[in-house]
Order: sequence, then C-alpha cells, then structure tokens
Amino acid sequence: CAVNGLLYPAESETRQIRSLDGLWQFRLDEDGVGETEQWFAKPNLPQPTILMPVPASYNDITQNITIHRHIGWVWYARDFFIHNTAPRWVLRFQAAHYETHVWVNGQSAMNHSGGHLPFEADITRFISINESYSKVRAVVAINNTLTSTTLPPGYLHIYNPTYRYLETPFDFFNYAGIDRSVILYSTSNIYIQDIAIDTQSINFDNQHVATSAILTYSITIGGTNRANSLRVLIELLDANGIVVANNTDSQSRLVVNKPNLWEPCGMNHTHPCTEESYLYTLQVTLYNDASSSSSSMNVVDIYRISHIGIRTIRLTDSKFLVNERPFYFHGANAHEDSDIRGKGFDRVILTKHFNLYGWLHGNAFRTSHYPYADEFYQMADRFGIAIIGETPAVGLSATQFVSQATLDHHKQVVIEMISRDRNHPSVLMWSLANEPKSDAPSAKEYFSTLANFTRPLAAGRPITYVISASYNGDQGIQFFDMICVNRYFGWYSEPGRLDQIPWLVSQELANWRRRFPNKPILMSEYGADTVPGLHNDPSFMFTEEYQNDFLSAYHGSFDNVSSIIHPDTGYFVGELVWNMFDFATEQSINRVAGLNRKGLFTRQRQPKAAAFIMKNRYEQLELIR
Ligand code: BDP
Repeated sequence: CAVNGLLYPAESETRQIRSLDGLWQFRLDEDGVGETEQWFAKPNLPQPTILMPVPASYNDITQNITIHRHIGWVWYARDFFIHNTAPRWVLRFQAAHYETHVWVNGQSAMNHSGGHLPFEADITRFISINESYSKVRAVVAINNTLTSTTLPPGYLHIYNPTYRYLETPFDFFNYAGIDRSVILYSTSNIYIQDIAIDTQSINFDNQHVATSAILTYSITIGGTNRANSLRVLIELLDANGIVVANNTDSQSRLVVNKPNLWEPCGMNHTHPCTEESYLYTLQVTLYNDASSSSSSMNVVDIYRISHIGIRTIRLTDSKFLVNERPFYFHGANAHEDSDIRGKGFDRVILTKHFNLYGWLHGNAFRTSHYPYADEFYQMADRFGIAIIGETPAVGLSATQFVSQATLDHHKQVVIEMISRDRNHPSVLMWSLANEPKSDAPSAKEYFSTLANFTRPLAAGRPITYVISASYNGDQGIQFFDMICVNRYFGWYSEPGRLDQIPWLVSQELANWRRRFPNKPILMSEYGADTVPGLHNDPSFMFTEEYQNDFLSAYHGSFDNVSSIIHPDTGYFVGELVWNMFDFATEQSINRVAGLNRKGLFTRQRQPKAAAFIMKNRYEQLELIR
C-alpha cells in the first residue's frame, strides 16, 4: 500500500524550517464567490478583512457572533519571502478544518479534504528559484461545511436566507480555520520521503530482562535524477548519542543488544509520570558515494526521528500486554479545546496538558474524537503516556454505512492517520470510530470491510472502535481486537441514581464478556457534568459531590474484573474518564454556556474536587504492578 508518511518537518544539516505562523489576512466569504472572483489571484483579499492569528480556530477570536457561527468559506492570505538557498521548498499545513484549497502566487498548489491531519505540496515550481529570493503569496480558502460523506459527518439545513444551521451529530463545537501550524521547509532535490519502523520483536530472558530487539524499518526516497551512487546509512543512537546499531540497506533490520525499553509511566515503581521514557534517535543519512573512499561521502539529506521507543504490544483474550507485562489504561480522554483558541494548537496548552497528566498519575488517553497535533504524540512518547489514536469518524449513522464515498474517505483517513503516527511508541491502539450506530444491520458489512482494510496497515497495534450500542445489538466489533464501551449509567440513563451504578456496570461488563470471551474490555468513557462550586449533600446531579460519588461508584465494579487486580480471572484492561477538561459544544439546553462540563478540570485547567479523587485512585492503581 502506498502510504506516504508526511514526515514531521524537522531541521537538520540539509533541511531548513520556517514557521509561517502569525497574523494572516482573513475574511468570510458568506456568498461563496471567492473562487469565481479569483480572490487567490489578487494582491489583496477584497475588503473587509481582519487580522487572524494562525494557528487558531477563527470562531472565538472576535466579538462577532457571525464569525463564531459561520458556515461556509473563509479566506486567509499572507506574503512572505523565500531566500533561494535550497533547491526544493515544501509548504505544509499541520491541519486545517475542513475542505482546504491553497494557491501559491496565484496558482493552485493543493486541495485537502478533512481536518486534523497534515497536507503539503512542493511549491518550488511556483517560485523563481533562479533569483536570490522570491516573494511568495499564499492564499487559502477553507470551508467548514460538513456533509453526509465528510468525517465527521454533518447536515446543513437552510431554513431561510439568514437562518442556516449545520446539524452536527457529535458533541463538540465544529471549530474551523487554520488550526495548526503552517510550515515552510526545504530539502535537496532527492530526499528522504518516508520512514517506517517497527519495534515489535524483543527477546526476554527468564528474569524478564530484554536481551535483544530487532527493529524492522523501511526508508522511501523521493525526488528524481537519482544517481546510481546514492547510498543510505541508518543509525540508531541511544539517549547519550552513541550509535548502537546501523545498516546500509533501505529496507532491513537493526539489532539492538540489551535495549532500554520504552514503557508507559507507572509500569514500574521507579518511573513516575513526569520522568522521561527511554527514547532512541533514528538517524537516516542519504549520500552520494561517487568515489569508493568513505571520506568523500557527499551528504544529500539527513533526517532524524528522536522518539523511537522499543516496546512490544500483545493482546491475549483478557490482557493488554506491553513488553509482555499486563498494562492497565487509566486516565481521562480529552479534546483539543481551550478558551479563545478553540481547537487552535498552542504549546502552552499542550505542556499544561502533560503536566496535569503527570500530576494526576494518568497513564493513557484517547485522542477523542480525531487525531491530535503531532506534538501531543511527541510529548506522550517522552512522558510515557499511552495513546489510543482515533479517527474523526464520530457520529456515523446507518446513512454512512451504505455510502461508498464515506467508506472510501474513512479508508483514506485511516491511511493518513496511521502513516503519520505509526512511529510513535506511545500509540498503543487505533480506534477507527466513536459511537457509530453499530447496531444498524448495515454496520456489519461496513466494519468488516474497514477492519480488513486496516489490519495490514496497523503497524503492530490492535484495532478497535468505541461502542455505545448494546452488547447484543452491536454488529461490527466482532471483526476487531478489543471491546471499548462508553457508558453513562447514573447520568443519561438512571439520572441521579448513584445507587444503581455498581450493578449496572458489573452487569454490562459481564454481558460483553459473555458474548466476546476472547476480547479484553476497556471502559472508554464514563462521566458526569459538574459545575465547579456547585455543592449539595446528599449529592445531586451537576454538583462536585455528585461527580465524586459517580466516578467512585464505577470503580468498585471495574476492580472486581480488573486484569491487574485479578491476574487469573480479570479481563478488564482500563478506564478512561470523560473528560479531562470542560470543552466547548454547540449551544443547547443541556450545555450551560456552550460547554460540556464533564471535565475533571475546568476549561481553564483548574481542578474540580473529582480531580483529587482520580489522582488518589491512579496513585493506588500504579502500586498494583
Ligand atoms: C458520549 C460521546 C462524547 C460526548 C459524551 C457526553 O462519545 O463525545 O461528549 O457522550 O455527552 O456519548 O458527554
């Protein structure tokens, strides 16, 4: 399968990186006339324009409700200079939501459909590379309209010329715009295009010490005019920069003796979540070997991946094994979401996220409900936080299951997500959808096809999707490796009845186990909306007491079947609270001030009482190893 990984832009001896983040010219195109009027070819976007920061969702930057709820096209533009110090320049968007068209110096450079994943184009042909510098104008048109064949899907209702409403069958605000960084980078004419590495083969002695690891890799070279003398050198460097293995084939193996393993935090007592996990660096050098003497090595390109973690993953019928030892996922799911920025990438928010994870002793999260910015995975690699990487297929209904266009796009997203994220040791599993209507009869064929398609690409990870259907109604999970269920007993069902939670949870897990005795089970969401500062005793819904009691009521049932507390009989491999932080939604009667308030922390990243309950629980769970 031709999977182009779109290597994360990294600076090296042969590559320059230039950030195009900053303030861009911006305007709405409410009548959708920009393309016909060729705004991309003009020296300026037609007035009125405003300044818009990149990266950011545009929705909450101004005081203008029209911009907040805009549906349709918006335009961004900026000028910049390229100094012609390199033969090849690539313009890359780390993501933009949703349909994006990009022009460079008035000419169409690339189109991309889908948010949350990067896209790029070689723009050398649009600039005058023979001059010492080129002035470049980039113009971007983005449309956030979701349809029945986008992922996630959406349905546009036009009631009258001023009342258009995009129905979104998912519970987060449809933030839009250039929400991740824009990067310009250079390479040589011939360059390292892609690297895939697999660390799944480790030998352990009978004391469970890793004696050796075999890393299988494959390097793809891009560009034309390849000389016969082109060679590649692959080196694995340990954390001190010492080369521990090397090879000169573009597809082969590296053997590492006595490897230091990557482990999720808390897998052994000496490894709290704030400490860095062991990472190697893979250095790939492309060079011309015109003469036979090694001193004449003429370097063409160098690329390094600095987050190589050596670890294995294996599922039994009741355990999730990392490095052949049982792993129990515990943590809170999240959203890319914060005040003002919306889904805009921000390193402050990113770093706070992981510091709070360390404080909480969480060891895992799911990228609900779409792939996050690359930097989340890089941080997770370092912190030793396990990631379940999820596609943006949230809210699929029976309509989507019979649509070839949806299936094709779903496959495309799977390719883009896995090829971007497969080299991260933190990614332990792929989730292909969240809460699809999987009890529809047509779900069977759809998920069987999707599972068969994904399995050969899955790079050693188990595959799953997250279920809201009942244990006896679901049609698709039989084709996947693990059961992940979202349940809201004591909230959406049995509201206020904390007393009913323990038996409902126990019965739920037992029912799934009976139907699928060979698949481990994880609770991928459970949670209660909580307004910080609201109190009531006895606990009432929406109070801090209720969130505490609600979460605790689930835990006893989890512990009864936990695979780490009951190594012989347990089959339950993890618990992920909904949600780490309060997050923005559409305005509706059950979302006070447009927020889902199930966070352990507020949207401003301050703890509610439940954060302390969960910190205590996770500290206790860490001791059971
Ligand atoms: C679940 C969804 C999640 C929602 C959550 C809720 O997976 O996206 O935010 O419910 O309603 O069903 O809080």
